[in-house]
Amino acid sequence: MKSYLNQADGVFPSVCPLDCPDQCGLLVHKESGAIVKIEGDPSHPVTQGAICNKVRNMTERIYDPKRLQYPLLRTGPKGSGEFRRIGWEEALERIAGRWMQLAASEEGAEAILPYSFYGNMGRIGTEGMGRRFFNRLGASKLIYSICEAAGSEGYRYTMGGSYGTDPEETIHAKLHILWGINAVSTNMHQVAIAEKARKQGAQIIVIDVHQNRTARWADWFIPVMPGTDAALALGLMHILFAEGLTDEEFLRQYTIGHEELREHVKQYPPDVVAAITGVPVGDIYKLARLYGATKPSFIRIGNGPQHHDNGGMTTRAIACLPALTGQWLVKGGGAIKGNGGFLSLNKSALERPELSRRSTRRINMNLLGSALLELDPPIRSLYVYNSNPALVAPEANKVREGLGREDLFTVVHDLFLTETAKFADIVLPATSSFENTDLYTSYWHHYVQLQQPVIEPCGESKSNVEVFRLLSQAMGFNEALLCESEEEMIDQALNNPNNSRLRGITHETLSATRFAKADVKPFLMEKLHTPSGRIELYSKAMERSGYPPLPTYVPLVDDGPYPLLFIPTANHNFLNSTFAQNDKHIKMEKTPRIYMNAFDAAARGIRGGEMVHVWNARGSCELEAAVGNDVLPGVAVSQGLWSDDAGGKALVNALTPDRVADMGNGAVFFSGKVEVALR
Ligand SMILES: Nc1nc2c(c(=O)[nH]1)N[C@H]1C(S)=C(S)[C@@H](COP(=O)(O)OP(=O)(O)OC[C@H]3O[C@@H](n4cnc5c(=O)[nH]c(N)nc54)[C@H](O)[C@@H]3O)O[C@H]1N2
Ligand SMILES: Nc1nc2c(c(=O)[nH]1)N[C@H]1C(S)=C(S)[C@@H](COP(=O)(O)OP(=O)(O)OC[C@H]3O[C@@H](n4cnc5c(=O)[nH]c(N)nc54)[C@H](O)[C@@H]3O)O[C@H]1N2
Ligand code: SF4
Ligand SMILES: [Mo]
Repeated sequence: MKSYLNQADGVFPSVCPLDCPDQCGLLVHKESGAIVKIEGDPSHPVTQGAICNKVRNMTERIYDPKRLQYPLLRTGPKGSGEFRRIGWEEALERIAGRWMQLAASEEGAEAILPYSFYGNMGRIGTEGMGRRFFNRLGASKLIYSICEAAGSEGYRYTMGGSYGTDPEETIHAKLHILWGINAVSTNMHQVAIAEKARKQGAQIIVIDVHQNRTARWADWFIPVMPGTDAALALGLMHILFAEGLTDEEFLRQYTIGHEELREHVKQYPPDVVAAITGVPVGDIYKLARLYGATKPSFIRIGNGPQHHDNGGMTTRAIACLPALTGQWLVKGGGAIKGNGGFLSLNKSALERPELSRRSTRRINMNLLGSALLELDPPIRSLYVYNSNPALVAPEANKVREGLGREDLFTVVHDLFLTETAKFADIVLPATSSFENTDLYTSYWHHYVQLQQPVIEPCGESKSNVEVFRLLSQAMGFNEALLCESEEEMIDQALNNPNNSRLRGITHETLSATRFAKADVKPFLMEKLHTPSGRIELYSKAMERSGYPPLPTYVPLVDDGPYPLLFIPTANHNFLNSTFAQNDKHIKMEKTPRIYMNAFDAAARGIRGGEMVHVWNARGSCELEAAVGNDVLPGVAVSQGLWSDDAGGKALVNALTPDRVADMGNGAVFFSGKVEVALR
């Protein structure tokens, strides 16, 4: 195994492991065997040496004195965070002992639920050995739906999968529309590319519910009412058809359903759309005419539209726009929702479904609270890795009540004693990505990257892959597939007969080149993966699944008698819950705020700067009021998933609904309502 461990000093190539579209190339500086500095790798073709502030300060997270060094056993009540040190052998014996008992019981291993997400994007550590192990065990299966699931399904109905514009080509776009994405904080290299394009005359438009960093950077910020974007997209289509701004040749050749769509959008004239979205009629015309007249134009679709009750349909509606004006054939035109499809790995080689002996129930991760409290037969054991559900999952109070069940045997594998880990019976220490070998694939750019270990594991910490290999042994599972090395698994994963774009990329070639670009053909040179092979403006597949076959505006679900739509988004200095426990990042972010319109604030006697109480039937939290014109009346926005460690009262997910979006079992973090008052 090639690694950089035997070199105590030097600069070593690495990958940012975080759940961020940019997936930057990094250079890790080492002195006397320890990381002293992390910077961007200037040779990375897309990220070009620029990285965010979060990761420039990552060294402190790696060597944080709060990092877990050895396994822990609970000694106090659940949630109290009282533990004592135990050895790995004892930890593994206890886990395997309890799981063997459950597997032998009448309920069987389905009583065990693995819960994970992408706290580290390494594909072997997230989707490799863990999935294999739980398949062999016969545990319940998790539906991985907390992030982009609704939008991905909506986009797939239109475009056939997670395939969009090559971001490197968006430099050529003359119009950049950032639609529900706070890209200055969450996709900084898309912003860097747009900024370069702007120097060559391109315009930048942001459509969002909050005048955040990205909106302030734009040439034109268009505020919309939350959850109404589908109506805006349909209003734009109305004008494009009505004013002859569509590309008829493109529609005939590459789409199906354009005649039906032309008729259908007649019911979305600008005055109707203005009343729904809050966007003035004049602005709807201006936007449609600009979009219709500019080639190439590019739309970057974020989580904003999709974290709603109607997120699937809204994303589908936006995804129809580039086809109307033929943007997909112009270099740099089109859209990106997610580009993961181009880099799709061999899923069955990663997960080895053949290891499972029977089919098991599937549990939606967005419903963790109700799953722990209500499922019958019950979940009796939970194994959490790469995720911090006590902070990040909706209906946090329900989740915590579930995690607090005395009879639930919970194991948490993490680098830190997170809010979730505090509820564990056994805590296992995890290595950081710089201590592991893993394969990384971006969901935005087209590059595959390799991480090789740069430093020794911290204390007794172990990687996800290693822990599952050890758990397999402890359980007496002796299949060869449960003992494979990272290198073997990387080569199997890259060898995907259904994805020729990765041909020729192996662990060995990546060791030499650090990164490799997938061989992606110009858009529409390959047949789309929709049933018709074309862009489906009308979708029979949707019709069969009970959805309107044409893009449609569906209002949000009634969330009860609270006046303000509450949009708890990501922030600049944390990454979901990562860095939320880190003092330096907390200081940079200052304080958890709620942005309110001056009109709503005045009605409640709030001037700004005060701590306010925010509540609904699900729970409450306390945030500092920020009053002004950054949001429309009726809207309240917060930023960041603040750790209990940072004061303890800013748990925004106590307020978010665990309803499921229209598609993909998706999360609806942004469709809740609240009331706000001075404390
Ligand atoms: N700094 C930082 N970077 C991150 C993350 C982080 O936490 N911090 N998280 C990472 C992850 S996992 C992901 S998935 C991505 C997410 O990155 P983004 O896609 O940027 O997602 P969010 O920040 O959740 O919200 C997107 C934007 O949508 C807006 N919005 C909310 N509702 C609506 C609506 O109905 N319509 C419109 N038009 N806009 C709306 C919000 O105001 C916000 O500006 O970022 C990744 N990168
Ligand atoms: N209110 C609200 N809630 C949200 C969102 C929102 O916008 N608003 N965004 C949602 C989105 S888009 C997402 S993707 C989720 C993400 O939420 P999570 O999946 O929880 O993601 P993170 O908080 O980034 O990371 C989770 C944990 O993984 C741990 N970890 C890192 N590397 C490793 C490793 O190698 N091994 C192990 N075992 N652990 C590791 C980290 O220390 C961290 O504690 O949050 C969702 N929650
Ligand atoms: S968090 Fe995103 S922007 Fe920051 S270094 Fe990682 S990939 Fe790059
Ligand atoms: Mo996400």
